Amino acid sequence: MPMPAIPAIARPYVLDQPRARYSESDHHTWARLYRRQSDLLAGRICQPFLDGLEAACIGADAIPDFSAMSEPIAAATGWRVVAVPGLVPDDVFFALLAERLFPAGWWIRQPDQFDYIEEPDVFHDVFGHVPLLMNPAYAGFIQAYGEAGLRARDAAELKQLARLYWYTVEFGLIRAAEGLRIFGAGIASSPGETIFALESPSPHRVALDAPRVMRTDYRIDDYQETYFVIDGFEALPPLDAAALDGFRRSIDGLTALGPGALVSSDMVLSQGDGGYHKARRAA
Ligand code: HBI
Ligand code: FE
Repeated sequence: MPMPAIPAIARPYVLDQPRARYSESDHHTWARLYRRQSDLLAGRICQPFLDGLEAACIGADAIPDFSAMSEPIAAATGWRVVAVPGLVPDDVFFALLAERLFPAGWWIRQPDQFDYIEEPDVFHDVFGHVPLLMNPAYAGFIQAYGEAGLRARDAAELKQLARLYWYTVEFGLIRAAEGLRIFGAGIASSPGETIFALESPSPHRVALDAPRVMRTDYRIDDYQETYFVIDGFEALPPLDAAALDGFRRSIDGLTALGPGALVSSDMVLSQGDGGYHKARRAA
């Protein structure tokens, strides 16, 4: 399948995955991370993630080849994975996503950074994000996010979009027939947060409501204080211009919410029965 043209703005950041630069130790780091995380994710990750991991041939033993991995994904949803050196500027990120090109850091963490890295590496980007690009609804959501980012008129709109992305693509939970499951890449690639997000009694777990999320600050330095829950990938919010304008109007003039705040309209998931109850605490 032909590779779509890289948008001009992104060309300085996209490279051929430099596979020759991976050492035996790098592949071994991948294998150790993969093994540990797939053990922890059993019974905790949503089934479409596991399906995607297998269908995209994301293997346990070596850092995947981005071109080979992209073929089955492109056949399923039109997405491809391209290599970048690390975090790219917002406009570059959005331009790539709008073309169904997912930028993945190509390098892997060093053994002394096994448990914590500041910038996303190939394990976070590929193991965490790529499997769900096989899911049509999720695939459409990420492209729409890229397009929405390109349309954003100011920093306030960008911030609202970033919060939506954070609380879904990075830290989202999903209610499946089997029970509450993880789908966010930031959780799925973190051993500590995999357990915390589902099993700790401390964070709130609240039904996702787009405008509510768009006014909620998030933590980048610790586990989340609130996780938002979707009832299926089809329930991810629409991100077209009209829908986003409506969301924005509904929170116009409202203050931002702290990462651990609840508001009276929140539907809070109970730990035991898997059902929601109305928040008792007001903001
Ligand atoms: N670049 N490579 C990469 N990966 C990201 O997840 C990413 C990025 N640049 C900007 C960005 N994320 C976010 O700030 C946007 O979602 C707002
Ligand atoms: Fe990420």
